[in-house]
This record gives sequence, structure tokens and C-alpha cells, in this order.
Amino acid sequence: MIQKILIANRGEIALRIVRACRELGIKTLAVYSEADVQSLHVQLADEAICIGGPKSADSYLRADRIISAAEIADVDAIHPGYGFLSENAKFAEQCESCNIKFIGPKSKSIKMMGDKAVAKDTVRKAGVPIVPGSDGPIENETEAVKIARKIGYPVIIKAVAGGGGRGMRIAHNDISFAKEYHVARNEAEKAFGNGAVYIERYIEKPRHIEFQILADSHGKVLHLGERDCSVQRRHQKLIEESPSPFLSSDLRKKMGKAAVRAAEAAAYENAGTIEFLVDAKGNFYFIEMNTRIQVEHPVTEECTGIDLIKQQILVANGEKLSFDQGDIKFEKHAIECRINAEDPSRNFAPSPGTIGLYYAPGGHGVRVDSHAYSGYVIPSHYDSMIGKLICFGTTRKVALERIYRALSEYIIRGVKTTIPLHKAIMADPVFIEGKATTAYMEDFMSRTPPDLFS
Ligand code: MV4
Repeated sequence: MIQKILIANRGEIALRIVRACRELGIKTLAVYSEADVQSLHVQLADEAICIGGPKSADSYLRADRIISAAEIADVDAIHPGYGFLSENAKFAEQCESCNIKFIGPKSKSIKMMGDKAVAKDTVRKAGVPIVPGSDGPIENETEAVKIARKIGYPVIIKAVAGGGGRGMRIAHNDISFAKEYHVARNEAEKAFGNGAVYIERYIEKPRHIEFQILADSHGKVLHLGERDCSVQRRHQKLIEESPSPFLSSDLRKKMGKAAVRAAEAAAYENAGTIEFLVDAKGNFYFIEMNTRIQVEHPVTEECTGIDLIKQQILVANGEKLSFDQGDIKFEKHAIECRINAEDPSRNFAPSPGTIGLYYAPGGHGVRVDSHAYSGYVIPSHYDSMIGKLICFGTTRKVALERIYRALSEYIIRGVKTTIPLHKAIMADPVFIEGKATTAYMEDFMSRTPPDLFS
């Protein structure tokens, strides 16, 4: 049985993992950088070890130091959270070979899904719809142009080693294609050390809808419904909700079954996400799989009542999932706003610094996952998310009214935050009517005066 877990992360997710471990009676070891000495996860964990300087590359990305800390403190498992080393197949492999359980999928699954072209091919063979495009990476320009013409413009060029929107280029004709193809290859080579790219038909103004997967080591694969993550800016999600206001129950069923088939094709184990694009007609296409717990997992937890972090730990411990697909009830509507220390009226410039007064909302149907507190200094070395506000209720209307109320109560002094922006969006008829696509944020920002969200 797992008795002690090293948490290889920081911020709200590190705190979230400490809390799950406490309830399971598992001891925790926090690792932290010199910039996070005052962090809540360090104070609340049973033990803590400093692993290096403020930069991620000197601390949270140092697999060697993290594994040393794991051995010194004699932990049984490592929870990687999201970001940092969470989707690093080599790190998962190192844990496996040191006899430390990596709380996540097998390194083979991470590797397979990390290559976005292999991932597409794998799920296609399992009967999951994918965006029409090239079969695998395309090595030379002449062939690439031929394929782009055959697919039909506009097309999107994506890095095989990319994901999450990094390294994507759009082309509308042969001339722009030739240029973008080379830019994409060069960028991919620089960013990932792998210049391989593939081509897809560009779906205009899609919805971004993902399914939560949970799988045990005995071959049981379940889905926990979807999250609509269409409200994003520069591939940073801002708002996530479940159920999606766009899906019919028929489409939801079809997509859920496809998501389970996709995870089965990857011999997937632990928590993961199957991402789909959905066009205006309701056609859906697999685009990629995330082999980690995600920021927005609380949305699913509040809809289903299932604690995903606890389930991750139980599955890593070799236990069978104690429920079946039919036991999962989707009875609530949940919505999450990401609270970032950014200034929306100044192009979302980061706003690190010291929080003065901090007062989080509460009451019926309100959850706040945050590591912030009065006097907390937000370091400038990491992402700007300082918390997540999740509100839930029996209907979408109740959840939206509740989150507007909770946003109005939320006090964070001393730094700029996305709270006023979220209030403006929650009052926007387009959003309220459930009409947001991935084009929503750009449109909202262009038609809304800055004083409404600053
Ligand atoms: C696409 C797409 C349209 N067509 N693929 C963005 C996140 C990454 N996981 C995949 N993404 C997209 N892939 C095809 N074939 C649209 C997006 C996309 C997007 C693209 C450009 C600018 C903003 C975007 C926002 C959301 C999704």
C-alpha cells in the first residue's frame, strides 16, 4: 500500500494533492523551489525538501533532484500534478525503474500520446473520428502542398511533438502554405527538437470539448462526462463547464463511447482526457489526449461526486475501480473560472507581487481551489494562476447565478486579477445563451470596453 507520496508540483494543485492524501491517511512530502518557501503546500505537507532555485529548470523540472528527494524520504509514489514533469515519459520511466510508483499512466502510453500523429493513427484504428488530414508527418514541401490541396484550404499545420496549441500555423492557399509549412517546421525544431509536422483541415470556430477518462490497471475504462473549454485565449483556458450547453444527449453518448475506445486503444491507465473539436453541425473529431490530471478536473468532480485525485492514487496502488459506467450519475452543472494574477485591460500582462487582503467566497455550491492567502507573495517565475473558483448547482442557470455572486464576493487586493473579466463574461448574453465557441474571447474583447473588466 502507498504510505507516502512526493508531490512534484507547486501552487493550488500541490495543495489539492496534500488534501486528498490527508483524507486517505497517506503521508506527504512537498518539494519546493527557493521562491516557494512561504507556499501553503510546503506548510501543510508532512515533510518538505527544497530542491533548487526559483527557475522551474532549476527545481520543478529537475527529475534527478526530485528522485533523490523521493529516495531520501523513502516515498512509495510521486504525484506529478499538471505541467512540469507530468507528461514526461522519461521521468515516468525513471520512477518506474527506481521502484517508485508514478501516479499516472505507464510511460509507454505517455510516449504514444505525446506523438500527436501516432495518437491520431492509434485512435483512428479504434474507430474514433479524426480531423481529415495527412496520414502521419509530411517530410517534403512538394508532397505537403499536394496533400494540403487534396484536404482543401484552409488547413492547419501542427507539430507532431506539440499539443495544447503550441506550434500551429494556418494556411489559406498554396502560397501561404509554403511559407507556413517552413515556419512550422522551424518552430517545431526549435521548441521540441523535432521538426516533424502533420496537416489537418482547419475547422472554423469549433467548440473545444474534452472527456474525462478514468481507467484502472485491470482493464476497466470509464468516462466521467465532458467539459466544454471553448472559452480560451491564446490556448490558455479561462472558463470550463460541464455539461456542455452545446451537446445533445445523443451526441454526448456517442462522444463518450468514442472517448472510451480511444483510451482503450492506448492501453490507458489512470486519469486522462480525450480532446475533441466539435463543429457547428455537431461533427466531432479527436485531436489529442492529455495524459495527466488537468487544471479543470474539479468541474467533473462536482458534477459526478467522484474525487479524481483519490481515484488516481487508488488506481496507481493497483486497486480496481469500485464503480461501473452505469453507476456514474451526472446530476449537477458546474462551471469554473480561472483566477489569474493578470491585467485583462493591459493585454493580460502578468501582475505578480504581494496580495494584500485575500477573502475567498463561500456558501452553497461554491468551491475555491487556491493556495493564495493575505500576505502571499506571487512569484514571477511560474504561471499566473492563483486559484480556481468552481460553482455548481442543479441547473446551468443556478450555476451561472451562483458564480456571478461568488465572483462579486471574491476580494484579492494588491494585484490585478481576472475576476472583473469573469464577471463581465458571466453577464454577457452570448455566453449566457451557451453560444461560445473558441472564437468567443477575441470577439468579446473587441466589443467590450476595458473599463468593464479592469
Ligand atoms: C484545430 C483547430 C481547427 N482545426 N485543429 C488548439 C488547441 C489544440 N489542442 C488544438 N487547437 C486547435 N486545433 C483543426 N484541425 C482549432 C484549434 C484551436 C485554435 C486554433 C487557432 C487559434 C485558436 C484556437 C483556439 C482553440 C482551438
